[in-house]
Amino acid sequence: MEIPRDDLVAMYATMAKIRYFEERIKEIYYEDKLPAFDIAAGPIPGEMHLAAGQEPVAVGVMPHLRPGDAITATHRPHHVAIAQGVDLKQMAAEIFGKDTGLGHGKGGHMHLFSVEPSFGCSGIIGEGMPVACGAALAFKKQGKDNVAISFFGEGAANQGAFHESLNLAALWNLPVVFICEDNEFAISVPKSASTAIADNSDRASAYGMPGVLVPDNDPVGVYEAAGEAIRRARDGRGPSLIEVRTLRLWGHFEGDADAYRSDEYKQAMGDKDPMVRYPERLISEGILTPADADALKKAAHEEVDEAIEFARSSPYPAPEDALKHVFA
Ligand SMILES: Cc1ncc(C[n+]2csc(CCOP(=O)(O)OP(=O)(O)O)c2C)c(N)n1
Repeated sequence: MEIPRDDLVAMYATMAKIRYFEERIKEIYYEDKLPAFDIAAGPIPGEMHLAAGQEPVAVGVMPHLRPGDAITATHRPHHVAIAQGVDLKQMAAEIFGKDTGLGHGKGGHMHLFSVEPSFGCSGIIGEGMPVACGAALAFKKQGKDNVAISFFGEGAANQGAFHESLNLAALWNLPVVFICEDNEFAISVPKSASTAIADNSDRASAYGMPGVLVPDNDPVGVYEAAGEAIRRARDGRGPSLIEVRTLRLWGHFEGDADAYRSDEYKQAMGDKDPMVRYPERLISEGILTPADADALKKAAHEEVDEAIEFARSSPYPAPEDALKHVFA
């Protein structure tokens, strides 16, 4: 498949934005939390699941989306939200618990919601799949050619919600694409200890839909697989399942000692870092010069710095607003 240069470049620019966002959140997260690791202290209280390494999965889908498409993601949502164009300032503010955040600071980093672009995520594993089916059913009934995309981890693929969603999506021929981000670990549990087969994409045939494996953590591979699946869904040809072998470069959550992965494993992951490999490839293929790559990175960093500054300087919600914007 011939991929437009603009898409190849936009995927890199977005990867740079995601990676720097995650790096800044990681640094700020530890402010005032140490040495005792007081999870409630600091500018970003609560748990934090970062997605460094998983950028290709999110950016490979992004160029195929249209206004009105719906996305659901997980407790590790930043890369997907950023790739979909969720407002970066409001997203950062939500993570900092500020009143200017997407949910007025009441959801935090696992509960980022945006109406346009349509994005939702949840700390409940597997929650996004039936929700995406609901959005897809609505598009179908409304006669729209929008699609719903559901991102989830390989751990979630052993939840009942996965099997129920795939069955219903196929039965009702829904315009939905399921994207499994296989980073090999569900917290500390390796996939080999939880899943009877090697490839979750093989499960698709049991539900009568195409299943595609993207075997390396490559934005171009994701772009091609997602392009085909999204086209099918828009054309009324039903759902698909895509599995991407990706990398979680850091711990499951911040504060995770990550002792269940060996030094060799971590070293091998680092050697495959997509933020090194992808720009190298674009440069070697003459799509970017090193100077272009630097300029894109610089612009991405500036946008992130502005968003973080916005979040830091925003006010907290007022105590008297505690019951506003919540189901009570
Ligand atoms: C229904 C439910 N069960 C258990 C948990 C606790 N939990 C949080 S993250 C996680 C592992 C998820 O693994 P995976 O789906 O592979 O996603 P990853 O963390 O690798 O991105 C678990 C079991 C939860 N949040 N929700």
